[in-house]
Amino acid sequence: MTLAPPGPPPVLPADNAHLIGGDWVPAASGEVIEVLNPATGQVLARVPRGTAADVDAAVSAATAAFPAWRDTSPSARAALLTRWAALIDERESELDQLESQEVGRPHWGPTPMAGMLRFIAGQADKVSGLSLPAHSPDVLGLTLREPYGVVGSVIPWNAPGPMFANDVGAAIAAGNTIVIKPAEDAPLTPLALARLALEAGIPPGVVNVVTGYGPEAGAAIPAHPGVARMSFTGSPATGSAVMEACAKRIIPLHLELGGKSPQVVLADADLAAAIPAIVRGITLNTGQICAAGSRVVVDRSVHAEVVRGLAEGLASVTVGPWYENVQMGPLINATQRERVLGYLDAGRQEGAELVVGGGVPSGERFDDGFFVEATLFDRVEPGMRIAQEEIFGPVLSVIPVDGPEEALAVANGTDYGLVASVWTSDVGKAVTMSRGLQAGQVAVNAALGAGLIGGPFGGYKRSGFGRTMGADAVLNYTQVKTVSLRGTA
Ligand code: TXE
Repeated sequence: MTLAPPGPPPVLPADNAHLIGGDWVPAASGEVIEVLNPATGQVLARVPRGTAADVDAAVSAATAAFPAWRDTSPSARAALLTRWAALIDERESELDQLESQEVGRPHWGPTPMAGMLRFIAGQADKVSGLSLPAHSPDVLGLTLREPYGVVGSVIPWNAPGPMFANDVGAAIAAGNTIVIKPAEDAPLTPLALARLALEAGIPPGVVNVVTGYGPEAGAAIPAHPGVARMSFTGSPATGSAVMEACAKRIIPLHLELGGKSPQVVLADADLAAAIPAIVRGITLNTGQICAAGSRVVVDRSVHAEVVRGLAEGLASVTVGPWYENVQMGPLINATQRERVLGYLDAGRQEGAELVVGGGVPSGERFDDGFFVEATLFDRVEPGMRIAQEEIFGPVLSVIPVDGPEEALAVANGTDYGLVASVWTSDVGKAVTMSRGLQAGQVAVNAALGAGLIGGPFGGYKRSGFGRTMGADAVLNYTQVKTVSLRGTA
């Protein structure tokens, strides 16, 4: 049954307004960006096309709000974050609809956002320092953990809600104030979340959201003299530009730059568990997940069976507009579709064997969206572009190998190192692979992590540095001051 596409839910705040100092205002330039539904091309909303002038106003508001927020008791900050989480729970289905509309994905299951914020809130009043030994008995030494001040953040479009909640939550729980720029393709869920933060009682100016394009609004954040720390999630090229801007000003940053995550399938793997998990891992959010397992490094003894299973699984993935009952929606925009189609050509040209998919699905219902087929390439060589570069689409490359040693070498043979999975029923091999895989997260017999709470998330190698979501999420947003006190007696 085809359903009519509904419009954005009422949780979305005012049209053409971003949040600066508690006020919903248009861009200083008055210009707007239209946000499209990538499945239908329908204009969902207009948001301000912010520039350096808007960033400057937001940094001023964040600077003004900082002293009072820093001095708010940590338990009061925790209570406000908890109230924010409760409002997210209340409006969960609207937020889910909004994110589905702007990202073009089908319903994703319960959102992790409120849980993330509660986890972070639990850390807010546990930030503590050390008492230090001293050379003399009349000296007392201790460390304080203090916020940086105004922090900046630029986030991408693939999971705008969780990215926003996670980064903003940790930053403000530590007592910082924040200026954050969501992606131009998916700024609506962040705006709705910012509205709920205000409604929860988080004071004006603590959370500021500037919408706009990367080179105009995004680049102005790390370059602003009032910003004391940065975090960035997105492509390596943009991450490098943000890092350069931070280097010029000598401010610290956190980078999360995607991956080329291996799914290592050893000879003794439980294939009935591995195959559907690998299919889901590369088709969830149309493969637009930094942790997506995009390379299947498989032992030659089970290679044929794995390829058969993956081919069946990928061929049966239902594709369509997000409001239909489908498993996979479109890609986010025309540029991303061109990029993914370019990789499909590259795979063919480099001599990989196309097993399933390989193009754009045909039919009228796909005409207005940025759809691509779920695609399987077999007999991929480790050096091919489709085995080395992040495609950020539903494209799986199978690389056959002989034994665990070669599997490990191939799995580690890219510049990335965000997430890795190994499928085996042998504990010894699981231990060796867990130790040997160069990735910030390793999952054994699970794809996309195994549903941990508080597992630190971040990359090895060119996937970036810094960790979020762990027990240190809030500590990472503090700097250490050593204090020594000499008694006067
Ligand atoms: O990323 P960009 P794009 C990867 C993925 C994807 C590719 C390109 O492989 O195919 O990147 O996607 C802002 N200064 N990832 O072009 O440009 C931009 O407005 C400051 C992996 O969308 O990195 C947006 O808010 N900011 C990834 C954000 O950066 C700038 C998620 C991301 O955009 C800027 C997304 C600038 N000069 C893409 N230029 C992951 N790690 O999960 C752009 N931006």
